[in-house]
Amino acid sequence: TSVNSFIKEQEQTMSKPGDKSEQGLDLEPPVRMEEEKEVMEVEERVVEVEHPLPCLSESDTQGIIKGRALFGYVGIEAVLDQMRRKTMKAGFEFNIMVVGQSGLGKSTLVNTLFKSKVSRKSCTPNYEEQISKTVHLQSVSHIIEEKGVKMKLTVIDTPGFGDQINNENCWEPIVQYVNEQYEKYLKEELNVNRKKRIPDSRVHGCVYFLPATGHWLRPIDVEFMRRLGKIVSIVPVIAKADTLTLEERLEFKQRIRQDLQANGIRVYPQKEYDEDAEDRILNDKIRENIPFAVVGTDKEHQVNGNKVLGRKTKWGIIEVENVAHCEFAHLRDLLIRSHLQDLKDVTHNIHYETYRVKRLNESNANGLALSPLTLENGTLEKSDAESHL
Ligand SMILES: Nc1nc2c(ncn2[C@@H]2O[C@H](COP(=O)(O)OP(=O)(O)OP(=O)(O)O)[C@@H](O)[C@H]2O)c(=O)[nH]1
Ligand SMILES: [Mg+2]
Repeated sequence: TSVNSFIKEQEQTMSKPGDKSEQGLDLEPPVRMEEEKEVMEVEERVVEVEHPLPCLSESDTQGIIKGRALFGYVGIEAVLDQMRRKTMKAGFEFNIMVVGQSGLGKSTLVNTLFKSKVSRKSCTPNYEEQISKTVHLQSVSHIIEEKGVKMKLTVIDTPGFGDQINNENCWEPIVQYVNEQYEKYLKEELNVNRKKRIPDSRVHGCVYFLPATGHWLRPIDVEFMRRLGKIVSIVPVIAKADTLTLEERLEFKQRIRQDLQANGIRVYPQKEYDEDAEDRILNDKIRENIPFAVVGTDKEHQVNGNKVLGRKTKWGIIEVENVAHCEFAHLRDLLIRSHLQDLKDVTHNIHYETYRVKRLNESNANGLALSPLTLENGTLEKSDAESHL
């Protein structure tokens, strides 16, 4: 690279006897513009860092500055390579959950996600060819490898709610599952002989399915999202968006955004977690476009000689990955391409941290051991929470 060649050039220049640089004078102007820029940057940084040293006199610091400037390249940026290599070796885990009323296409979307560009090559054919009603919480995992980077993507499919006459507390199994994963992680962390890498089953993002009613948010969705939003990052989507006209879709999206705000529901990405102006600009665009109107399928069709994921209707094929047809690609890109690390960070730094503090405070109040996890309805978690402590 240009940096390496620059170092070589530097070494050659320095070894020449009687050279200007050996005498501590300024370096010869580098041949290429690119390298010139690098030298300038390094020199600038060194001056900035070295000047405030209180214990050294002006003449001392000048010596250091010249010394550093002589060698020029410090090599700090190599840490990025080290980090990349480590991450590539270890791989990483990413867990998404789909939640919403029964029949909205959650299981179909899980399949769409795995069959789409995320992992089309490695798609498992034996995962429920015919999608049937989901009755148990189940997770599907894929190891996706791209350019040497390994990711274990797990999607947790949940049974839809809304079938019972009384849907009170229908969020409980979901809330319980999310909390159980935090509890597992916490126990591992508190373990005396804890693992070098704690397996991470925490839910990094929860895709919440809203029915394409074209009206407002339903009380059940408000209640569900309000509770879930406190413990996990929610990404709301409009399900079966092919049932809405373009105007209906636009209006419905606007209404939902208003409703979310009016009800104080916190959805991802949240304004208060934007780290800088650049983040804010990027996330504002997403916030203006939320909830994504998605269409799911697990079937492929031929369009202009290409195989595409789509839904065949009497009047044509809805291409799921075509942004002109629906916003599935936006959802996939948000989850996998642009915000994966941020979702993991928010989960660890905000949601898990809140849980951890709450649990440790509880255990401090009760004595040394971590008390058994109390579920929302006041019952206790079945597993023995103290066994690891
Ligand atoms: N029109 C349309 N139909 C869809 C879409 N996605 C799924 N479906 C259909 O909706 C029906 C239900 O889909 P599922 O994926 O089983 O729905 P679910 O949300 O998993 O349902 P539960 O498991 O009961 O919670 C199936 O017949 C799907 O083919 C979509 O985007 N548009
Ligand atoms: Mg299902």
